[in-house]
Amino acid sequence: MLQPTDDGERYELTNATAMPKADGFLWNQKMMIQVTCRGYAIAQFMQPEPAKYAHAPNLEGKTFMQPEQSYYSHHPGRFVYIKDAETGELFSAPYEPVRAPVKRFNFSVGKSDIKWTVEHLNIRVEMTLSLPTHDVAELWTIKVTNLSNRRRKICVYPYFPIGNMSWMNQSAQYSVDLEGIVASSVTPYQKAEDYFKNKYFKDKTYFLCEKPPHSWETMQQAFEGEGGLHAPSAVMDPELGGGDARYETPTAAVQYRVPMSGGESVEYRFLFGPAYDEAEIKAMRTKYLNKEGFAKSARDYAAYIEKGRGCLHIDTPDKALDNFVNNWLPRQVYYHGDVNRLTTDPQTRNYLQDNMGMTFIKPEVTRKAFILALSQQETSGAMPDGILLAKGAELKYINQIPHTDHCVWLPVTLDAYLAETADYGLLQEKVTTADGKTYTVFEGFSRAMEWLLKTRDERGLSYIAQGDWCDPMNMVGWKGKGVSGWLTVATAYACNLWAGVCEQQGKAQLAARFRTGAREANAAVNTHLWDGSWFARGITDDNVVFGTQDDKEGRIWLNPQTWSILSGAASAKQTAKMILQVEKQLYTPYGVTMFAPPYSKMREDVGRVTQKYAGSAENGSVYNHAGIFYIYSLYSIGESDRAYALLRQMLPGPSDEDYVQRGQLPIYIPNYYRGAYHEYPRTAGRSSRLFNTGTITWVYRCFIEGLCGLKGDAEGLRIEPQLPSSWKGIKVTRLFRGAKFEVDIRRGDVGEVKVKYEGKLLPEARFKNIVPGTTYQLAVLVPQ
Ligand code: CEZ
Repeated sequence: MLQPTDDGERYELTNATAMPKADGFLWNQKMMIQVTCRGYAIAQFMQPEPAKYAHAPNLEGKTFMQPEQSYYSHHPGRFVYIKDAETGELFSAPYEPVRAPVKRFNFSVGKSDIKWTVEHLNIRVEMTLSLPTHDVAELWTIKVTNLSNRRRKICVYPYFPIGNMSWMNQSAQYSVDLEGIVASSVTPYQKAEDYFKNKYFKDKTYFLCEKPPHSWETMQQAFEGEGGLHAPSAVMDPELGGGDARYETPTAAVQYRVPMSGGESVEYRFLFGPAYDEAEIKAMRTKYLNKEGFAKSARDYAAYIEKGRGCLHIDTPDKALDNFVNNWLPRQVYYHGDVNRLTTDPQTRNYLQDNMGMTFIKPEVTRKAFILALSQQETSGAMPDGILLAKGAELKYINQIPHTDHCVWLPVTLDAYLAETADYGLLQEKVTTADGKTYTVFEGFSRAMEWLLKTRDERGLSYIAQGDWCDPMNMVGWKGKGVSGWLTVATAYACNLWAGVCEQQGKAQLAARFRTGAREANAAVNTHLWDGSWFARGITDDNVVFGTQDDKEGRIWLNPQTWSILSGAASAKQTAKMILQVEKQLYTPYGVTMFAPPYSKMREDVGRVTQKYAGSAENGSVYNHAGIFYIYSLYSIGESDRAYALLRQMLPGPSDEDYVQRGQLPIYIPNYYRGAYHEYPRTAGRSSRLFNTGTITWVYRCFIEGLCGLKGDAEGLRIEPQLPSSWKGIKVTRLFRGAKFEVDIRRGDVGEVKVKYEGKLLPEARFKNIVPGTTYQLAVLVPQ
């Protein structure tokens, strides 16, 4: 049903109904498209805010990318109807809208293109989607082959619905000049000043054909007629009606009537996308819409994606895991760092963590991100809720709600950056903030840490305001008193990390100050939040401790346990107790849940998180971001087996049963899998299919620094692998500071890690004096 190709470059799904929402995605810096195996698509482009060129048939709400998107028969998609003109038989590729039980189906997701092969009625349809590297458009190739050995009359109808573009103004018609359908609209607005903002929007959607079609239809209703999408009236007629759309829902459907001899193939190319005017459409046509244009674009795009290859290649006993880590994991990390989730105001914590991943791919991007983020630091030292990336951008949605954790992510992400690059020079860079003052990066970090220490109550616990890492935990502290246990230990962890940097920079006094701050925060959670076997989640405005044994719902939360391990708040004894409870109360076959049991109704002193559906999103799902923090903390204390078991569960598969339950291909990690394993086992494990997630950069970190144990420091590369106990050895290629390390890790009769280079034992498990451009072969022995 589902398998990778031999070279690991693609994943192929051969069943259209087992995992109906299984999908793949492509992006460039201006756009993103997510397409399902059955042909539904969600595409957006930046101008500079996210916009669409293919819409739902009704008025769409504007929102951020949603988990568990549902698809319906009129959902935007890219389809081809095929009609046998002699018998009138009909099917569609890839599968929707006709849903004929096709004879052969193959959905093949590559890193730089997505392909389908569908066979039915002795006809093969091959569809390929690719993107340009720098423009907004979809490049489609559709090839049709007559598999029979007789001459046949076949009709081919690419059908790309355009949907409801605007309630103010929308239309469509065929342009003989451009050879394609052009739909026009005016983005709706009300304020006069928005007229000027929208004036140069790409309000046209085009569907260009390399070969002129025999007929076309541009009005959705005329295309469907009384037949509906399963058998559109226009398709059942000999020709499409050639109509226009005048303030009617536009569509793009064209017809090719092809007499084909036995075994013959025809190939078509199409360009689909948004444009400002006809001149731009014409230019796009000239640039791309021919065989060479497509081939060149595909090469360029593959090269662009290839830049995200990352710094790690592993060869372990688990081939499915290798495939993911070597091919797909760095791709998803790259996506996050490359486009910041296609928003102009990424949440500060997301921005910093997504850029943390870039440390392993293009560290110069991470460096710039620190500087940009700090340039938006507030006078108080607080970090804003979002980082504005474009001129005129504004804080939207969740970024208008005050969250108090953003400063934490500065030292946490810097830790990865410095380990990878040893670029301490960054700390001396000067940054001018909005209030016109200039600080060094070092000072900016210290100011952020001071703010975290200051923003605590008389008990030493951190105020939560309307949320911390957990966005929708908005009513714990909205009256100004409530505190977050997680944020208190996160503050301690951040202060400790930053103190380490201060020490490295010879600032002993500052270091001592932050170490003291961390100790105090750790002590405060121990005094007020230790509940006997785990740490509570927080204390509400009305002084109610929650996340304790007494709670029927939301009894134990993962984050406070995780970060108390990282911060040092938890002693070894406490850690042992917590780990046991996490296993007992939070484990599921699909990973570890963020808390349990999920809330079944609103808890007014906790907030919106309790209103989400039990087991979905932050309400007790297997929220992978929280899960990976926990895994990271397990690696930090050498809990290699527990860490690995959970890490492996983040990937769908390898059994068919698991794939079907999750409903997702193992080409990315989603933000969550449904939890509520005990309450709702039927839906537990179902993927959100939202590939925007802070999880992914930490997953990469866990493989690099945890499992492979190849983390840098100021002088070199430390070697501390943490293989799961059932593995005898692995081979790793690690790119690091311009050099290449080929590391052979095996179990041996040793008490601690031993590293040999050129036959000689290194004095410690660390490689120093790295010369860029060199390949080093290391033989590593780890204890049995
Ligand atoms: O958003 C994510 C945030 O992007 O949720 C995480 C948070 O740490 C990330 O920064 C955990 O709360 O209800 C909400 O507002 C949700 O919080 C969502 O916006 C959530 C979604 O996964 C969207 O990506």
